[in-house]
Amino acid sequence: MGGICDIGIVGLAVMGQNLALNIARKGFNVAVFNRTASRTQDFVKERVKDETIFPAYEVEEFLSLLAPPRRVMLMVKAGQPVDDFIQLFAPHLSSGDLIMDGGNSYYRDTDRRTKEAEDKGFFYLGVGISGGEYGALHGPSIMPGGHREGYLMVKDILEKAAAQAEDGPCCTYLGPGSAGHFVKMVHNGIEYAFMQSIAECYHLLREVEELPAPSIGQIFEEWNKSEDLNSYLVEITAQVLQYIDPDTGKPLVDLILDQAEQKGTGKWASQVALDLGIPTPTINQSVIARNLSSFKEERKRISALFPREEAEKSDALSLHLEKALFLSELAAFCEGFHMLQEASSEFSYNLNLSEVARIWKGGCILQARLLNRIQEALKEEPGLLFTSPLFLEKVKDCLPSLRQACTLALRGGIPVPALSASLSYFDSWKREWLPANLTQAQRDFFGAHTYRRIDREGVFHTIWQKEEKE
Ligand code: 2AM
Repeated sequence: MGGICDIGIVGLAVMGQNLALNIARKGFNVAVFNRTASRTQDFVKERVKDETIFPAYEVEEFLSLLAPPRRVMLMVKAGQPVDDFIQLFAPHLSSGDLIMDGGNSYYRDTDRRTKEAEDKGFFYLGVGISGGEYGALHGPSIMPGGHREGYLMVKDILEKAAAQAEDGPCCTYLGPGSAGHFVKMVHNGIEYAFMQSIAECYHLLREVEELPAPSIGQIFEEWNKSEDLNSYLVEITAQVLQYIDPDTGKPLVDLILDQAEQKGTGKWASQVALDLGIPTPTINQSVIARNLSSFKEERKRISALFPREEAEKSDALSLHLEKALFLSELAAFCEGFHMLQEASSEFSYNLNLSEVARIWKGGCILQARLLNRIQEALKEEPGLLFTSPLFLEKVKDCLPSLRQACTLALRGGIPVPALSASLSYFDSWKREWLPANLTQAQRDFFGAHTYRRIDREGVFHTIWQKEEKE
């Protein structure tokens, strides 16, 4: 016995509601369920019109609405609620049914849940979904990983619900276990970095050029027309900066408290990059910048203790910043894909990095025209992205502008943690020699950690200090 629904969605906060509407509008029957019944009732009453959406108010009723093999997508808060629902459903599921987790779950949790599902005989997918509320309704970027057989059961639904780029749906099976949630985590890390670099450009234009927010918004609007910077984040930045608060007549952005919050996926990306030993300085600095911004009271107190540096005016600032922002964005992508490459071998995800770039081209927060070139570059044997022939000359062309923007900021006492991290990132990669020989010598001095030499094979230890005579 089975019902008529192609998929069931659990969790009817905005993302769950919008995804249910989106899938139903693609011609599927969707069962919906929420812990709190009133939310389900409100959803059906206020938002469901002609869509084939079937509400349920008990677990068994919900599962009986689903056609076998049953397909359930959890859209609940990450963490314990996901485990709670799996436990609740497990006794009622049959072999071959599928549970998907569409939240921002930590990838290790997804690995554990995938194994637990396997033991119980059902399929599991950890599904990264990016695009916010709008994307969930109109087509997000969908990053599924886990059991391939499970993916085949929902391929049609997910690929129709996803954003459609010119070369296909922004959804593809990424790999086993936590591959999907891992890719989503890295997506968010890159997102933090791009947002921070944008914020730093805004900071410089505001403090150095003393431009009002709407004028800066117009600069971003121009940048958004270019091949290099056209992107969702630059586009919304232009809109945000030009938005006037109807109550006060002032740019709303000027009235917003300068304390950035976070839900933790960017932090995870940094933490995991450190664990993997992959340098992701632009991402790391962007997480740190949000942390530091939260100490508003301390910043207020400390700012009064220091004289304010005068920033030099520069005619060509916005021209330099345009190139600087592009390079910082490229650095963040480069860091993210480097991390994915390492994770792919470390965790046997067997990721197709070019496909990852492809499914980020629409629907998600990172969508950008630049991803076309990244997708092409990643078809080659992956090295560091920026060394691809598609980017190398561009990097050489833009580096002086990134350096100029950072120099101006550093002289004027304007913090540019992301832009300067990107600059040091490129500057470090392009140095054959780095001063790590001294670090090795120090480590050997105080900890007998040994070092290798450039003129001889082997591992060496030196007694660096003459023994003190008694
Ligand atoms: P609620 O409407 O009953 O709060 C986003 O918060 C979604 O996750 C909502 O659908 C919410 O259900 C659900 N959710 C949050 N915490 C939960 C929990 N501990 N158990 C079940 N659902 C939860």
